[in-house]
Amino acid sequence: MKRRFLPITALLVLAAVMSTIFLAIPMPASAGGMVVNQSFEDGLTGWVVSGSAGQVCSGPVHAGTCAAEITGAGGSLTQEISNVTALGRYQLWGWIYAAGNATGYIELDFLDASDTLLSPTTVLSATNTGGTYVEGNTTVRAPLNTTHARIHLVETGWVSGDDVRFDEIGFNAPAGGCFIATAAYGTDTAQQLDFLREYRDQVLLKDPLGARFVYLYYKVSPPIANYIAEHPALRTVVREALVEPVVSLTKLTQGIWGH
Ligand SMILES: [Ca+2]
Repeated sequence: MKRRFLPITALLVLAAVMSTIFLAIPMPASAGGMVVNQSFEDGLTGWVVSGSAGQVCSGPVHAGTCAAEITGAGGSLTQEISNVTALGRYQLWGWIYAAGNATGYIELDFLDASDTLLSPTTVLSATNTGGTYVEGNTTVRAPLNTTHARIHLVETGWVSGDDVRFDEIGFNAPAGGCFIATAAYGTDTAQQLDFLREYRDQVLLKDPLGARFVYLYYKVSPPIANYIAEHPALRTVVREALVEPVVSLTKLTQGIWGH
């Protein structure tokens, strides 16, 4: 009787404790993360066009059959990303093709509810990419009060004959973040965190309710994680009183939920 109930009890406790301290990646997303029509295969859906910019479906593309192209000075493509979490870490990436002297830029701005710019623009750029697309990739933390972000594809130095293209533009929270647990260990490479990640990926994200919880947790946790990271004494308490027990439970019950 006792043996039979142990795993179930352990699972229930695990679920309850996880519900209070576990922080994980956002919902699994498409290749562009939170960007709509990131590969420009769907016309210009999701992008606001200014000047001589648009979809192009001939010549070099990075993925699929189309890309974005700016064919004159001053053209741009802009997309707004809603529901960005203040203090969350986000990844920006994209592929740029530049022929001639023009430089292509993927720019990212974080903004507050009144659309005020909150920090210097994050910029990925490329000039004269040698007949191919080059990838830009960076990680940046959303400032306090961020509510949304804006991605801007632009160029400078364009003269007739130059060609600036963009493809596979992405924006997302970086994968693999158990932010509170990471803050408690002071690194995201601690072996203990592997069990939490595995539990998140194999159990929570495969269940609709679990996935919702992970998403919610991701939304609320970065400020808590930041606070913990900045207070060494608190880090020890959180690690030993909260994270370690969860890691132990996750290990103990791995036979039940693991492969
Ligand atoms: Ca494409």
